[in-house]
Amino acid sequence: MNAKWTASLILALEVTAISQQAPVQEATLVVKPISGPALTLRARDFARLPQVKVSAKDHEGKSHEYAGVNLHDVLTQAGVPTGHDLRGKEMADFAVVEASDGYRVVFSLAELDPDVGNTQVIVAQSVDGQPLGAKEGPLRLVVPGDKRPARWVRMVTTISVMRAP
Ligand SMILES: Nc1nc2c(c(=O)[nH]1)N[C@H]1C(S)=C(S)[C@@H](COP(=O)(O)O)O[C@H]1N2
Ligand SMILES: [Mo]
Repeated sequence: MNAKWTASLILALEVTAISQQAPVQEATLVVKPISGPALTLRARDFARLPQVKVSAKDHEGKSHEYAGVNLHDVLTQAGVPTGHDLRGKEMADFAVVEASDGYRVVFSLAELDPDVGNTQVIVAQSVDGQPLGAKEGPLRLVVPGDKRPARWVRMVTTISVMRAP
């Protein structure tokens, strides 16, 4: 094997290693309302929503700046009732946030509503200015007010809105 060929082989291997480190995966989120068609949100849809930044402590107590959009704004895009429309039967509605590993977490619409529980939940796309890595991204929930980050769902894929039976 000549030196030139070896050099290009090493370069090819390095390029492969780099692309495995930082997979370019577009952030896609499917939101399924109680009735009606599912909504698929992609990067350009997230870009149109109000952008939020929060500082929150991770599992190890280290502070990070997460950037993304409010979960409530995502749900409003999908037509869930909010404000004065969130009353009566809708008070039993909840959102199931599901990840690619099957992990699921529930939030009631009332706890997320700015006029009711006003719990801040962010659908984050980046941490400390960097896109989220494969183990937590491309989308992750951040719930700064929670004592334990058990609802900080990593690798979020789908949100299904349902009504308690
Ligand atoms: N997809 C997914 N998200 C998840 C979990 C999980 O098992 N799968 N575990 C949760 C729990 S119990 C905790 S404490 C935090 C841990 O976050 P970390 O792995 O970034 O430290 O992630 C939460 N998000
Ligand atoms: Mo946990």
